Order: sequence, then C-alpha cells, then structure tokens
Amino acid sequence: MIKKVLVANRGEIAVRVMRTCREMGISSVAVYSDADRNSMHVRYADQAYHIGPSPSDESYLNIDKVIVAAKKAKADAIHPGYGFLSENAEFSKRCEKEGIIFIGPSAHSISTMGDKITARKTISKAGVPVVPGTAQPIEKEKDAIKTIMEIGLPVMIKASAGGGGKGMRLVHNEEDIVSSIRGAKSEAKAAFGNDAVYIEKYISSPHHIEFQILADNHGNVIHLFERECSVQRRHQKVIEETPSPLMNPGIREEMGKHAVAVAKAANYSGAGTIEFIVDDNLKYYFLEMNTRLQVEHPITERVVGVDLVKEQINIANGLELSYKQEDLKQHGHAIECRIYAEDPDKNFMPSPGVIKHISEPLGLGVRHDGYVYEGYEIPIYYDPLISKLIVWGKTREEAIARMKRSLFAYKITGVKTSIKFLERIMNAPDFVKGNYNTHFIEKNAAFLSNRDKCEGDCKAMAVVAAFIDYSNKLEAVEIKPAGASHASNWKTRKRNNAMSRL
Ligand code: MV4
Repeated sequence: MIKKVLVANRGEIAVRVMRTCREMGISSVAVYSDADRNSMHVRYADQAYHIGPSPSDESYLNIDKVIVAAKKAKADAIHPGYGFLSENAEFSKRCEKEGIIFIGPSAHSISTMGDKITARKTISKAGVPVVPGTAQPIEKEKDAIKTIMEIGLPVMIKASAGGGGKGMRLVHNEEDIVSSIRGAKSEAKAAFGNDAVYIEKYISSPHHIEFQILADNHGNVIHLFERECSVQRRHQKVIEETPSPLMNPGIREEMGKHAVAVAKAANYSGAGTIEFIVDDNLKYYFLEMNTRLQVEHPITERVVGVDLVKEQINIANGLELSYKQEDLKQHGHAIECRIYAEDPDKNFMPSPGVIKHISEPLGLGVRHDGYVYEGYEIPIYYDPLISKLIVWGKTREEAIARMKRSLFAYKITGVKTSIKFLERIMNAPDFVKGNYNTHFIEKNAAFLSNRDKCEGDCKAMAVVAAFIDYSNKLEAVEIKPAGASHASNWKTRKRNNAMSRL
C-alpha cells in the first residue's frame, strides 16, 4: 500500500493532493524550484526537495530530477497533478521502470489519447461519435482539398499532437486550404516536433461539455456526469458548472455511456475526462480525452460526493472502485470560478507580485482551493492561477447567488485579479439564463468590460463616494450612564473592525 506520495507539481493542486494524502494517513513529499522556496505546497508537505531553477523545464518538467527526489525520499508513488508531467507518457513509463507507482494511466493510454488521430480511430471503433473528418494524417495537399470539399467548408485543420487549441486552423474558403495546411503543419512541427495534421468538419458555436470518468485495474469504469466548460477565453476556461444547463437526463445517460466506452477502448486506468463538443441541437462529438485530474474537478466532487484524488490513490493501490454507477447521483449544483492574477481591464495581462492582503470567502457551501498567503510573491514563471472558488447550491439559482456573495467578499490586494470580471459574468443575463456556448465571452464583451472605468479625479471621487457610503451605514446606540457627559464610540469601532472580514 502507498505510504508516501511525491507530488510532482506546485501551487493549489499540489496542496489539494496533499490534503487527501493527509486524510488517508499518507505522507507527502513536495518538490520545488528556486521561485517556490516559500510556496505553500512546500510548507504543507512532510518533506520537500529542491529540484532546480525557476523555469519549468529545469525543474517541474525535468523527469530525472523528479525521479531522483522520489528515490531520495523513498516515495512509493508520484502524483503528477495537472499540467507539467501529468500527460507525459515517457514519465509514466519511467516511473514504472524505477518501481515507483505513477498515480495515473499507463504510458500506452497517455500516448493513445495524446495522439489525436490515434484517439479518433480508437474512439470511433468503440462506436462513439467523432466529428466527421479524416482518419489519417493529410499526406498530399491535392487529396486534402478533395476531402475537404467532400466534407464541406468550413473545416478545421488540427495538429495530431496538439490539443487545447494549439496548432489549429479554421478554413472558410477553398483558396485558403493549402496555406492553412502548410501553416498548421509548420506550427505543429515547431510546437510538438510532429507535423501530422488532420481535418474535421467545423462545428460552429459549440458547447464544451466534458465527462469525468474513473477506471480501476479490474475492468470497472464509471462516469461521474458532466461539467459545462463553455465559459472560456482563448482556450482558457474561466468558469465551470455542473450539471450543464444544456443537458437533459436522456442525453446525459447516453453521453455517460459513451464516455465509459471511450475509457474502455483506451484500456484506461485512473481518473480521466472525455471532452465533447455539443451543438445547440444536442448533437455531440468526441473531441479529446484528458488523461489527468483536471483543474475543475472540485465541482464534480461537490455534486457527486466523491474525493477524486482518494479514488486515484485507491486505484493506484490496485483496489476496486469504491462506487458503482448506480450509486452515483448529482446532488444540487456547483460552480467554479478561476481566480487569476491578471488584469481584466488590460487585456488580461498577467499581474504577478506580492500579495499584500487576502481575505477569502467562507461560509455555507463555499470551497476555496488556493495556496497564496499574505506576503507571498506570485512568481512570473508559472500559470498565474491564484485559487479556485467553488460553491454549491440546491439549485443553479442558489449557486449563482452564493457565488456572487463569495466574490463580493473575496478581497485580494497587491496584485490585480479577475474577481471583478467574474462578478460581471455572474450578472450577465445570458449566463443567468444558462443560455451560453463557447462564444459567450466574445458575445458579451461589452457587458463584461469595465463600464465604470474612469481616470484621475473621477477615480478619486469614486473612492470618496465609497467611503461616505460606508460611514453612512455605521450607527451607534449610545446609552449614557447617569451623570456621564460624553459618549464612548467603542461599539462603532468594534463593528468597524469586524466588517473588514466579511
Ligand atoms: C473544434 C471546434 C469546432 N469544430 N473542432 C478548441 C480547443 C480544442 N480542444 C478544440 N477546439 C475546438 N475544436 C471542430 N471540429 C471548436 C473548438 C473550440 C472550442 C472547443 C472547446 C472549448 C472552447 C472552444 C473555443 C473555440 C473553439
């Protein structure tokens, strides 16, 4: 049985994995770069190993260094988190070779799904709908033009080694086909060292809906329903929710079965996600499979009531899944907002720096997965995610109300954050109605922009106005003791202090 886990990651996900380790009586080992010497995951872990300079490729992405740390610490297993080495087949294989359990799927499953052409083949063989397109990489441009004209424009040209939006081209016109193929190929070659590209029919204005699955090493596969991830900006998810406002029970069951079929076809083990694009008529197509724990996994945990990291560790221990499909139900509604250190009013420019103050929301139905603290400096080297705010409500309406009050109470100073932008989304009529797809942010750009942006005097006036407003709501009841001639204002002061933590 696993007694010690090295977490080959940083930030909020490293802390989140270690929390479950602690609950399971498993000790945790952190690895850290120069920039992360003072990071929360290092403090939280039972042991920590320095693995190199700040840039990821010299630390968190360096397989040899991570393996050396795991051996020194005598860790039985490695949890890769998301990003970094989590979907690296070579790393999974290396762990196996070194006698360390990789908490994730086999190298074979990772490479099957990492190569999108192979994934499409595997998936359509299993009877799951894939987007109409080619089963082979494009060889001759002439043949490609013919195929595209048969499929019908518009089409997408995608890199087989790509994913998450990298190495993609949308083609509307016949005369752009050749240049798009060449462009996609050279981009893919440069980014992935592999220039294989394939063709898919373009599905306009889709929803992005993904299914969480768990598979053990005894042939059991279950799905934990869907996550609606259509609120995204430049292929970066901003808000996720479950259940999806678009779905109905029939389609949910059908897609869930297909998600399970995908995992079975890939001989999958561990936690994974099947991504679909879904059009407004609820026609759905397999897009990609992510062979890791995802950023947005907590909304599933909340609504289904399963600790996904615990299941991952149990699976890695060779145990059978703790749940059968019929045990699982969706309870209520969960929403996650990703809080980034970036400036939504300056084109989402990253805003690294020192956290001067942080006061995170608490209370019924609120989960905060973060890692920063007052005085902590968010490094420039990594993803600027500060935390994830996850709320639950009996209904979608209640979850939105709870998210609004949580964002209202969330105060971070020292760096710019996306909190205000997220509040605007929570107030956007299309979001409130659940009427949105992957074009939501661009479609609502005007509503989501800072409408009270003002400079100089105007800004100062706003500060004064806010102060007046705040002082006006403070009241004091004075009970004058007999004979006393002056009132004490201590009650007012006390309340004033208490209000700084909402
Ligand atoms: C598509 C598509 C429409 N048709 N493929 C974007 C990221 C990558 N995972 C695949 N993506 C898309 N593939 C076809 N055939 C539209 C997108 C897409 C998208 C998908 C999911 C979430 C957000 C998106 C935003 C723009 C485009």
